[in-house]
Amino acid sequence: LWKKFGSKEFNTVEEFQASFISHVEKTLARSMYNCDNLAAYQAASSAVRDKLILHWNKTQQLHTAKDIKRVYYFSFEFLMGRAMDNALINLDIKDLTKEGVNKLGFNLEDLLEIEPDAGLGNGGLGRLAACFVDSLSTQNYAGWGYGVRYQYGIFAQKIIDGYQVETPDYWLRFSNPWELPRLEIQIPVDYYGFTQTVKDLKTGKSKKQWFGSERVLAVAYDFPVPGYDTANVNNLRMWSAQPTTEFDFNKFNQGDYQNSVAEQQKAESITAVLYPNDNFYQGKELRLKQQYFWVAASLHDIIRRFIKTKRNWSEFPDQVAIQLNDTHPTVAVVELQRVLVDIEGLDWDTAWQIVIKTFSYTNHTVMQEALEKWPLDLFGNLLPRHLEIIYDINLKFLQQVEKKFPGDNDLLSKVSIIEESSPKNIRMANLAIIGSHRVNGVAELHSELLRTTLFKDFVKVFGVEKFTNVTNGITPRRWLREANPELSELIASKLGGFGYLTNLTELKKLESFINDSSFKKRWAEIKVNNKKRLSLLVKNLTGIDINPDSLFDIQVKRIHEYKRQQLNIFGVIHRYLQLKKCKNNEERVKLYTPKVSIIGGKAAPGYYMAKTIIKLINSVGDVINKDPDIGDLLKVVFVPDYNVSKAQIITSASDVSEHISTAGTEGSGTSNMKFVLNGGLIIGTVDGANVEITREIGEENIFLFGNLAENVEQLRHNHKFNSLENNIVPSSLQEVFDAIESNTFGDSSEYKSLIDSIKIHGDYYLVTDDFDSYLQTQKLVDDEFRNHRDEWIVKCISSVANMGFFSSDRCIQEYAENIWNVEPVQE
Ligand code: DL6
Repeated sequence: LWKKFGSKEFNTVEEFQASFISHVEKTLARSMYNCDNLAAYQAASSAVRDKLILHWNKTQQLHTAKDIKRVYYFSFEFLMGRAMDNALINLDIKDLTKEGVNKLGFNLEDLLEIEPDAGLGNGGLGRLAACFVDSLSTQNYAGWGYGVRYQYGIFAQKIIDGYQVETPDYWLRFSNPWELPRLEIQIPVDYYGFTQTVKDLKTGKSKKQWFGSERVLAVAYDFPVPGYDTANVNNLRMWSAQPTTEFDFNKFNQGDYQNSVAEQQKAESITAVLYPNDNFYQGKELRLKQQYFWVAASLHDIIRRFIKTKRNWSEFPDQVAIQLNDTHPTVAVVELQRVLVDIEGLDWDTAWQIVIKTFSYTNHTVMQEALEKWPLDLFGNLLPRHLEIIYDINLKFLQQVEKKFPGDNDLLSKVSIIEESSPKNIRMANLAIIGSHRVNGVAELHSELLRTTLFKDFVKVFGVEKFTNVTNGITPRRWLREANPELSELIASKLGGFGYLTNLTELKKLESFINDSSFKKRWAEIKVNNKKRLSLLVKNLTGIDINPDSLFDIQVKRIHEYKRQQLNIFGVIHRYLQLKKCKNNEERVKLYTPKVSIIGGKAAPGYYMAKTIIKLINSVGDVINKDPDIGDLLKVVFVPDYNVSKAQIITSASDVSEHISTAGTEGSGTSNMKFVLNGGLIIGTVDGANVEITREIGEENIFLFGNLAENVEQLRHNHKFNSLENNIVPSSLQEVFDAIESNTFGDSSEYKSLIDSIKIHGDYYLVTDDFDSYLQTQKLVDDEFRNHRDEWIVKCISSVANMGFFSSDRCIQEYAENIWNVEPVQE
């Protein structure tokens, strides 16, 4: 492919510099004498982007000429992070660019720091989508992402007096050199209005038609996605809402100019903000507007491309595979059926077969509060024709079920798309399952839970073959090469190059260096270097000094009760209380390993309990970090505004990281994979992908604790029937509560609801059940880190050697083979 597409980017440093200077002078209208870091970042990015565009174009031409099936990944979120460093790595021009900007008086690292994160996602789901588009490109698949170009990404988190304060993230403040506005691609999207039966002029038959009463335009913005070590550059197309040019002439003629354009201005609000909830559904009309806007435009685009091939509609699924990333894009199922039946005139059953063959659906969570259900009235008002179609899909589906399971009304009501509640709801997961040919979970345990609990009625109806598993993965380009340059280079020096970045199972060969003392020494040095890098970041962000020789214990992810940051901070408090009980410093030093507890993550703005946890972490840190008895024996840091670029520094710096969700609640988790791949051990529950990480790296290399998923229901049941007098709080945890309640960490009333949720309201996340086992495991971690450092390093190396399975390249291959039926593009 390289040969066909022409030479690699920038043959010489001078070639890069010429392009850089040209962009400074012509694109930015500056002179080289007046070029600050921002301008230099923009010029360097534009120079690299120019090259990408050429390959992007050639890739599209190649895919069209080859007439191959394309994959479209529909995701409401793409948590891309920064683009420039990734592009330099994937194009293998980082050294050249570094030299080029250096000779012009700039430092590449400074320029990279200028780029704002593209934070168009909340957490794991959005970051997974970003890893997937990287893998699609790297492995030469013809795969596009389709998303929403939010003007405001996930909010920036400030910590003020220990509280989370949200500020808007206007990431497009300076123009974005990594996007290509396609202002000529404007797709009309309608809302509201009514439906009518009309006569089809061609066939003479009557048919339903929708007359929308509000129209906006979807304008395309393209983000080239370069693969690593290939010329293949795929596209991430994101839609931005614009008003139509029409405006209200009546109002205008009446002299009301302001209001004549007001409605049109409202259009832009559709893609203004990302909803900042993770694993939590909020039934707001604007969100449904966003969802329909994005899928209607994307389908229109895909259908336009298909029509150009002049094929028969029955071939649509041979040309197009659409993956629904969670239920957010599920209205696409209905939209495709509408286009095929109402506009293209196909009969219902033919159209429906095409729909099912085209779509497949990934579920990311079993948490009830995350499942999307749209109130029927809201939905029908915004999308009246779609509601009619949903009724028809449901009717035909329930008739089939009734035929297969006569008289089983309970089953009918469970699998129905309509929830007969008050008010009635549309269950989007049911619609996604019915409208797809495959449904997958994101880790083995999660997929098993889907089959046996959440979707068990559908297994009865469709058979188990429809329900499969694709365990998540991460891209080693960003999460090893970019995040951990020193370690990736050490590995390359032993494995004979960077080939392992596209064939991660090659890491296995590291096992032969486990007894090589100079290798182990270098490995340990790199970890310390990465810890120093994080210490600097922590100092800059919080003013707190941490000692890189301490054990770094890290938990970074969205703040959520099910992820149990409360368990972590209660553990920290417990440790503090034990340290305080020691007679003197000598005893403290003898008994405890110096440790830094680092926690970071955002709470949804409306999630009170998560915000309370953040406040508690900060208040505990304030007390412990200032306590002269404690010194370096224990430090507590809350990293503000955790995002992808900070994650790239944090994940390489852990000795141990925490993945401690209540068993059965975490779909997969992906930060667990990032930490292990970067040579950190993990302390985890038997949940999500921790299970498969254990299988791959071996039980001896992971600190597992806590109750198993199969016991959770019973434990929760027990809690319900335990009352206050039947005290369920272990004494270790009670001691922690006593300390909080006696205002050791400030006004205890702030934490009352948190403690009550455990003591009085049933302890849904089983903190009491897992606390002692958590403490014991922490002890084990301390001991191993302090007294068996050599074995510790061996564990780390051996774990990295066995992480090959968790490359997102493997995930994409599994989707391609088992779900999409596509192959990489060959020359
Ligand atoms: O599959 C990606 C990621 C998993 O790793 C996490 O375990 C899971 O919590 C997350 N799920 C969601 C669901 N949100 N919604 N809607 O983000 O997906």
